[in-house]
Amino acid sequence: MSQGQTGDAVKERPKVEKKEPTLYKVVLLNDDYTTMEFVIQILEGVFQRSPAEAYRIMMHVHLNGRGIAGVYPFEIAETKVDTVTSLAREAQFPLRATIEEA
Ligand code: TYC
Repeated sequence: MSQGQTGDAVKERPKVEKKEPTLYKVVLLNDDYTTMEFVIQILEGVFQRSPAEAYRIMMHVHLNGRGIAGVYPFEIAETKVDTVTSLAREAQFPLRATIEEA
């Protein structure tokens, strides 16, 4: 009885896990009080954006009400939101970030 012809043959290789993690968007929300400079600092410092990207994203949020700061696996997205929230609170700005499935 050769392998491959019966249902009880043992697989030669265990299945390799190739599953991608579900990704989540960290969305920055506009407000009237947080300074543009602070939002740029957040985008550079928390989301590793270049100065040019940070300026572009900040202006997008300012003009459109919301914009994507970055896309990450859930736990990382959650940590970014917590970091933004606590830095904003510390600086006494109302800046908010939320998570959405990408
Ligand atoms: N609208 C703010 C201002 O005019 C700037 C701002 C941009 C605030 C993006 C929050 O997520 C934000 N000072």
